[in-house]
Parts: sequence; C-alpha cells; structure tokens
Amino acid sequence: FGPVKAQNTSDSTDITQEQRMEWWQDARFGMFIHWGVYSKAGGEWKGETNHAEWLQFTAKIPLQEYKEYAKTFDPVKFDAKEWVSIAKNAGMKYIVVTSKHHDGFAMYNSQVNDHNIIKGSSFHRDPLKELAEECKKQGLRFCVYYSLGRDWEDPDCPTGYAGNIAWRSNLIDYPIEKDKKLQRYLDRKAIPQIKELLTNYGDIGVMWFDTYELVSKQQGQKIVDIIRELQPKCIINSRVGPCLGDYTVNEQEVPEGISIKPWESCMTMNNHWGYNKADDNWRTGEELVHHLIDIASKGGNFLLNVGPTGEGVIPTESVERLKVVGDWIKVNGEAIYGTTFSPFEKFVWGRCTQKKENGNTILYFSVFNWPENGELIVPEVHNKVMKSSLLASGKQIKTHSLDNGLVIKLPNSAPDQLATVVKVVVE
Ligand code: FUL
Repeated sequence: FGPVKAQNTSDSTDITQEQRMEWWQDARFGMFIHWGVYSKAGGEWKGETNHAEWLQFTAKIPLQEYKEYAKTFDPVKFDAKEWVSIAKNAGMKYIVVTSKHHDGFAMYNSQVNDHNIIKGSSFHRDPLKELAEECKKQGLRFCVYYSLGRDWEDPDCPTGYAGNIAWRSNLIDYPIEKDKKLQRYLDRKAIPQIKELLTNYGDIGVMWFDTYELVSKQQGQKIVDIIRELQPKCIINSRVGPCLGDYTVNEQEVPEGISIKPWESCMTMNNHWGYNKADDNWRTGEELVHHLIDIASKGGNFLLNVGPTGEGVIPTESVERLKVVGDWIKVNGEAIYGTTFSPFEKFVWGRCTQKKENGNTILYFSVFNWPENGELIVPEVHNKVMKSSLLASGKQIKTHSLDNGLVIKLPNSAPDQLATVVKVVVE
C-alpha cells in the first residue's frame, strides 16, 4: 500500500502543492460555519419557514429592505472563544467561516463599501478578526468562505440559481457585455475584498470559494495568482474557477470510491446550511462519526457545518452532536488524523485507514457492524502481523492467516457502539 499525498503540480511560487496541502490532509476534519444577516430570520419570512442563507433571494426581498434588515442584526451572544472551543473539542482542526455569502454582506470590516457588519449592522465588531485570533490561540487553522460568482448586492454580478443559468464553460460565445459586467464586479468588489481578507487576518488556511458558473478560467486564474502572491501557503478550493484550485469539493455527498487527489465533502447536520429554527431533521452523532471514518477511508476531508443563530449561538442540537463526535475522536483520533485512504475496497462491516510507521504499515479497521461470529476477515492480506490490538483500550487481540486473507478475532460484543477501532501493524 502506498502513501498518499497531493499531486505535485508545482507553480510559479516556491512552495509546492504537496507542501501546501500537508497540514490539511493530516487534519481530515473541519468546521464549516454559515452565518450572516439571514441567520437572524431563522429561516422564517412572512410566515414561510423554508428559508436559510438564501433568504434574500428565496423570499424575494428587495436590496434596500434587506439592507434595513441588516441594520437590526446584532448578535450579542457571539463568542469567538466558545465557537472555536466547540470545534476544537469536536476534534476539528480548522474552521471555514462565511466572510461573504451570496447576499454580498461582508461579515468583517471591509473598506470596499458599507454593506458589511461594521457599517451596515448594529454589531460594531469584526467577528472574523475575533475568530482568527481565537483560532491562533487554540491552534486551529482559520479559513474563509467567499461567494465569488454570486453577489446580490452588486449590480454587475449575475444572480439566479445555478440551474437557471447555463455554465459558462458550456457556452461557445459568452456575450462580451456580460463578461465586462462580471469583470467590473470582480475588480470593484471581489478582488479588493479577497485582498483585504488575505492582508488583515493573518494566515488564511483555505480560501473556500463558492459558485463560479460564469467566472472564466482566466478570471479565476487571476484570483489564484493574487492569492499565491499574498499568501503562497493558502490552499484554494476548486470553486475558484473551471479546472482550478488545490482540491475538489463534494457538496452534501460522499463519493463512492477512493480518490488519491485531495478532496473534501462538506455537509450539513440537518437540511440547511444557514440557521433554520424549524428544521429538526438532524443526522445522529453516530451517522456523523461514520461519515468521518468513511471519508477518511477514501482519502478525503470532512467539513461539517453549523449554522449559528442570529444572536450568535451555535444551536444546542449541533453542539450535542459535535460532542458525540469529539468523544469518539478523543479516543480514536489516531485512526483519522494523518492517515491515508484504505488499501481495500470498503467492507460491509466497516472501513479502513492506514499509516506508515518505522517501515511498517498500521491498518486501522473501524468496525460499524460487529460480526456475530466474532471474526473479521480481511481478504488479500498476507503480510506478517506484528501486533494487533483494540485502539481504545490497547487490549491485544488474536489474528491468524488463511489462504484468502487475515482473520481477526474480536471480543463477543462491540466495546464502542459507534465504531470500535482495531489496530493491526503489518510488515
Ligand atoms: C452552495 C451555496 O449556494 C449554499 O448556500 C452553501 O453555501 C453551500 C456550501 O454552497 O453552493
């Protein structure tokens, strides 16, 4: 089984993509935060309760009215220390927070215009500054989300659902007038704001862009060049432009197979990214633990979302679930952090991750479904087994080899109902 690292596509800067990606690939788990003016509505507008971060668009709120609403936004309970602690205790190594979502409202102190939290709301603090400082203190990477191809405040930025507008890459002749408009928005707003973020908030771990349907490859590349110039270590996701970026994003899904190129799954805990008080369709803590393991076993990162309230509080339901994941990872983190993808097809009973150590390979088998006969069969393993134990307790367990693979003898019942990790060191 070979070690897995990012593909090395070196660019003009000294640092290679592999070096840039190293911390991120080891980290495996991060917190996504969707938070903005829309959070205040909790998904409800004029009796309809199905809104969230798309509020301005889905409730058809005129820009002026939205700006008035923004003025009442005052998240008095916002506490950066608490948010970062929640992420840290859940075992997350980075946070990605919305610096500007599609509503075009900057959640930080932007000089570009007044549509931001300092000048356009009642909250005269800069949450991004506070979060960046707190991440530094607590040892997490600070990363930002930026809505690039959609901005409902800027008159030159295209609006609409992705489904309603053709992807630019599918259009043979993209109208020059539209291209000029988008370029005006990029020059006037997006690029200056990206520069602000990269200049005023210390090291940014990831610039997480969203939506580029109408951004051309050249326009996206220009943004990549600016970022490389200002912060060569900053990772960029693929939504910066067609065929660009350091890693690919899967939204609300986990791909079937393993991928050796860096990738991530971002996911909500219920049905919405932004806070929706009526949404009680929560995934269980167990499902989240299984997603984390499944994603790690396929070589990806898990970016799990929270949608804080308009007051600035991470919903209790999210905190409870993060505690479940955190408790599991405190004991079993070795099977996640710094591991690479499974050398096997996925098993019906669980998943595998691996790590190299002192010339040996450590295989971590996370067992979701405990075998009734107390035996796990791992096909195709004929390597010499140096040691095998339960990761949580260190208790030694027995293995033996058969022609068709390795047999692991387990205790009668699962010590950990969520997922028990068996650690097997092979030569
Ligand atoms: C999508 C956005 O439209 C959603 O609001 C959310 O931010 C998700 C992560 O990306 O494209």
